[in-house]
Amino acid sequence: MIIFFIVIPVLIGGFGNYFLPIIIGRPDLIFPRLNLFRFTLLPIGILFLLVSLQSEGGRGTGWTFYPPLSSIGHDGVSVDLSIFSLHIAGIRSIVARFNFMSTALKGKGNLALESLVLLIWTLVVTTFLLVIRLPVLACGITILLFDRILNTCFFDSRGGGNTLIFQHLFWFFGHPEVYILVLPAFGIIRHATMALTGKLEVESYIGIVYRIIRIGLIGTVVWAHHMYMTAIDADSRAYFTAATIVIAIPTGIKVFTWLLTIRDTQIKWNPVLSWVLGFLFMFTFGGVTGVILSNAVMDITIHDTYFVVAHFHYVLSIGAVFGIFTGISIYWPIVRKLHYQRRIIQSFFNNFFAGVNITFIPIHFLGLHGCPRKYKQLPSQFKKWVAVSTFGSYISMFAIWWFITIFNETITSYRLMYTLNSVCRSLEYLLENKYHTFTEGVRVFVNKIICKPSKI
Ligand SMILES: [Cu+2]
Repeated sequence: MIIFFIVIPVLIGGFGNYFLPIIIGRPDLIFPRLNLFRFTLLPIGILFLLVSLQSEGGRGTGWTFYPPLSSIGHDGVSVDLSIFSLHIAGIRSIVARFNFMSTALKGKGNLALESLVLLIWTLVVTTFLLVIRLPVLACGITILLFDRILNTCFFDSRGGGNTLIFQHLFWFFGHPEVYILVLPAFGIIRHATMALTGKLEVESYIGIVYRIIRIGLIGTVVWAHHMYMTAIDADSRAYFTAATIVIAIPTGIKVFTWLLTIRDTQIKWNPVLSWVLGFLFMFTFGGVTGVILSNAVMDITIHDTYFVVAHFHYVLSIGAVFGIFTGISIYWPIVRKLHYQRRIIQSFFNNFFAGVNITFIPIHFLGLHGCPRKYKQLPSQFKKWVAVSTFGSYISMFAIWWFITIFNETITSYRLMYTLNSVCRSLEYLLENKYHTFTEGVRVFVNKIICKPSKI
């Protein structure tokens, strides 16, 4: 639910959809009706997933669908519905990605690629990743469907198949998915850093573009680090360990440059700064536990424990969600021209930050003591930390409720905004009207004026 129906639709479908045309100076995406088609698929996909969760006690396979659990283990309709829902999510994503890619590449007119804003670059790289990855997932789950319904034996060793192939297909998609989720959040964080500090550039532009491309490319060849427990040989383990650790280098450089950019300026404390620092903390924390997990030797000890759960929640669920909230707190005033109250947003941040950390830090301890994932009932020695973690989850739920209240308050009290408290030169800050602002004629002209200064 989080990956396919919250983070991707909000980060790429929401922010990307809204800001891509504005930033490159087009009236809309190149294929607006295709965009609408993609949007209508979203509720259908969610509906199928929800029905799947409610039918026959839910599918017991997790999001990974490993056979034979998903082929022989659960023969009800629940797994089929989930697969169908993933198919719909896949069609959505591919349609959207072609739309985005052609808008970014065609719509930029005669501009050089180097002058595009970074958010666009992250969108282009994630688009590339999704277009080559999603069909692989679609193939995997379709073959799984054949195994379930048509009695084929692709993933069943009794009929000459190989169970492991599914894991390869799944993680060939699954690992780049991590970058697909988090790269747009990087773009937003960079925008936020620029808006906060008033600098025209955060760091060397070409450097960060190549860093994003590098993260994307290396991310495509590390998938088997999810499969150290299976029968892959020692050489492959060594390779996948090394390749996975290498990704930490470009990512680490990005984090340090952001921190330096913030340190070298005088900024008053404000909610956006909290969100940016919160994102950096969460993402770095998750990244460090990721380096621990990327070692084949370490991973065998803590595989399938709560440590892994804590790791990917720090990077993805919380890291990417912090990116989303950073985006909301910098873009909400410029999208709706309405003020939010800084103190209340700050209190939401405090609640949410405390909540997610109280939830997920104890989960690390549980994992290190060998507490396994996906178990309904745990031994009583884990009770203490489980209780703390549950308490934290209540705090985060309260924080989300608080956020919805703030949002309502902003809309209903209607405090109009006359000036933007920002020196950011990016195009979306300079426009008055955000809906179909450009016509074909002025597009290149506007782009040239705006994009030049940011290169100096
Ligand atoms: Cu991975």
